[in-house]
Amino acid sequence: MGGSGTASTTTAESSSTGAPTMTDPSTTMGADTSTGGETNSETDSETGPDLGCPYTPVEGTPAISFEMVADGFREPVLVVGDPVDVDVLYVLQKGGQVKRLEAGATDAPDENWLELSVSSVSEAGLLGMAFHPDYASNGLIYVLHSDTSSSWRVTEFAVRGGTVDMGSARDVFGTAQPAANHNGGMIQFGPDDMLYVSVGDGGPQDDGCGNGQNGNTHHGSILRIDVAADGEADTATACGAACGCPAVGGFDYTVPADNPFVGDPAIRDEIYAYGFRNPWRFSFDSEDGQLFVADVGQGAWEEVTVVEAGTNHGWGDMEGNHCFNDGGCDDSAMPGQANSDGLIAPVAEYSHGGGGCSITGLGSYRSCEIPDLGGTYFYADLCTSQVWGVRYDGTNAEVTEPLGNVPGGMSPYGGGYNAYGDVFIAAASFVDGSGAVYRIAAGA
Ligand SMILES: [Ca+2]
Ligand SMILES: [Ca+2]
Repeated sequence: MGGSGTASTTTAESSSTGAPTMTDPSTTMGADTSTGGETNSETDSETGPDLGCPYTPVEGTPAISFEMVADGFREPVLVVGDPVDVDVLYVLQKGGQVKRLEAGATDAPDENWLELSVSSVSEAGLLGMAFHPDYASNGLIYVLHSDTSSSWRVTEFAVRGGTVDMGSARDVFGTAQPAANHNGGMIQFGPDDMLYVSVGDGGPQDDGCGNGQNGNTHHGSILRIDVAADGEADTATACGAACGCPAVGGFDYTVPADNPFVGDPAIRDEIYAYGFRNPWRFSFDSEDGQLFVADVGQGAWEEVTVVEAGTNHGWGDMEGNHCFNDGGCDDSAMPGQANSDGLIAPVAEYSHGGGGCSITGLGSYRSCEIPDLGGTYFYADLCTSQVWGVRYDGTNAEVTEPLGNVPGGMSPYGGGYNAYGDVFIAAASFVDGSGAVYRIAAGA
């Protein structure tokens, strides 16, 4: 680790920027089990199962530990709790497998709960998964996977009797990429029951396709769609006029009428927010709905930003709260606020000066174990394995001191969440890809 972005080379993912841009999962619990229909950011978690607290609550803000949950994984990139069997975790492996980890299990099972044939070149692979808000009744799941090194799909499957029905596959969304890196790769249902999809700038570096600030492409954006078909065919945009990758069609989702750019011909109707480089992981706070995005920077700055409907987060004019490329920008905005160009400043950032190389968003914490950490978004650096948290109240951003390093010499590829509001780390060794899942817990 350590190094300046060259560390990860031995395994899968290094980006051509010199910074391995991999992973991080983080969705929080988001909305889950609400009963459908438009809900607001407050409604969700009350309709879920009655969970109780499986931990002994700790008052105040104790030291944090990284509790080993299970090992024996290969390049895990995301952990998602089962919304019904709430003590069951699903662990995504970059190479295309989903492992179902039963309650109390400490080793990855040999069998796969779901296996997809994916390209895992560079940053491509099996990258995201989410349960439908009505999963308890309709059994639907969504998986984001690279079908080739330069395209990915979000596919819906029905789970019947605990088993994924492969014949039920329906592609809901997908896009082509100029390069195998900067896919984005996170999907999560928001508290409004809409599916949010992060789409990177498509790579390979320097936003060469100009996608970050181009509202006429889905790249470089967080999208918001209703997964329900409305009978009108939909097509994902091409990656940019200069970049040669085509529009991809054959989908049928519904564009929510209240999306922020509906009616604005300059910006695609699916876009919820834009100006991202590689929003590998994002997370909804399960109580207040706050949406944190960890956006991977290029050579200098990594950032966490808070997203609202219609916000522009600056890439490729800015990297974090710093001017990118031509040096012309306004870097004077306070955390979370818009600058004079309307670009939103991050709520947390760190430079590569300390050996960092690529941010991995982990998740929004609402565990009953440490109530005082509620609302904290955890994130980590892929190269140094350092973990931090940040909270934002709309005015002030509060970043924790460094909370320690992912154990075992492993690197944080991704994060994750369950119905309890726990935050997980999906970590792997750069050397051989061996991986483990840790839970952010109160220190001993
Ligand atoms: Ca449609
Ligand atoms: Ca529009």
